[in-house]
Amino acid sequence: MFVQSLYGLPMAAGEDRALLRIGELARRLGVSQDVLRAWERRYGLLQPVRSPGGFRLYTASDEQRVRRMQVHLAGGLAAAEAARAALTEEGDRTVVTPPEQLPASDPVQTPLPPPDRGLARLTADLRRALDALDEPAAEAVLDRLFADFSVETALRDVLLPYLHELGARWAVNEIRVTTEHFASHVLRARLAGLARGWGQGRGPCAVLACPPGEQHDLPLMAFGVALHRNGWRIVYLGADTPLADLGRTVEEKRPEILVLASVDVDRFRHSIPDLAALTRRTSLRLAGAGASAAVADAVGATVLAADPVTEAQRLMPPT
Ligand code: B12
Repeated sequence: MFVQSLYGLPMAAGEDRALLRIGELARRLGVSQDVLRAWERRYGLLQPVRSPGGFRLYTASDEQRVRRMQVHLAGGLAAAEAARAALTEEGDRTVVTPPEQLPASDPVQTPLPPPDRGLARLTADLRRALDALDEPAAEAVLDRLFADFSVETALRDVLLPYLHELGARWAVNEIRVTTEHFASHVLRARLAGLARGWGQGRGPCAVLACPPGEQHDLPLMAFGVALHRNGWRIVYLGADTPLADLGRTVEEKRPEILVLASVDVDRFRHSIPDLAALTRRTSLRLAGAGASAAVADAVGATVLAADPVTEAQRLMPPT
């Protein structure tokens, strides 16, 4: 049974919130309409009602189910498992456990902060939790971030700027190296969860690595996560990769592109003959603060100059 809401959309009897059309639901959740339709079709995650005119309309319960699915995806579950967990939890919700009785370390049951927080607020909360070396609080903020925003937004607008800012704060002695190590570890674990399964699929292959001596691989991981979500298969080699071995890997895997990232231009400059040899085997892209146009020109590579997520989104797979 329906009544008319203030905004012209019907409301289900017994619900105090308007029913949503799929476009509005997609906008709120940061998930495309195609993905929502696929989750509805494949997993029964969405259970729309019909308007009198036959449109599908989605309830607050649908929205909550998708948010729970996003938390599980961000935690590293595959889509089918994440949907099953989100649906099972809904069944479990009839038994209400008081928050103080929930184990603090259980990421599924830890109560999340209220849902209406913007990116700036979440960034500030994340900074506070990581500064205090408070892992459960940091995980709760990250759960909320990935539930409320798309992976791309969370990475591009919160995690990567946070890391960049960390360096500036460290340079003026505002934080200790221990804080940076702690934060790097927590964010690395989250990225590793998002990275699970990034080698799967039928899309073109990208090999990602840092040149010899380079340890800064977190932005490269973020790039890999965003690139996989764009349909690519990722072969991730990470920090400090010997270039001779990399040449052999390129021979075997025959990637569409090879991306090397470094904060230090000298790590590229000292390897010009090896880099030039790599460009004869594949399309080489240099990235990070050390990726200079001069080195790229010298070896026949191109520079990925923007942030990792933007560059990953630009690299659409060939059709
Ligand atoms: C976390 C961190 C570490 C961690 C790295 C953990 C990890 N596995 O990644 C650890 C502890 C290992 C580390 C070690 C060191 N670090 Co450090 N580190 C950082 C920190 C705080 C964050 C790095 C990061 O992830 N940034 C996030 C990225 C997105 O920001 P960005 O680098 O500005 O990148 C921009 C672009 O270049 C681009 N981009 C970057 N990477 C990529 C990749 C791809 C594929 C694409 C498309 C784009 C892209 O996106 C950004 C926006 O446009 C930075 C501070 C900073 N300003 O970045 C220092 C920083 C990079 N480190 C620095 C230093 C000095 C060191 C050490 C020498 C410290 C020491 N004395 O031991 C060692 C060197 C280790 C080594 N041999 O590589 C300096 C580098 C100075 C320089 N230019 O050489 C910085 C800038 C800190 C500072 N303010 O001085 N570090």
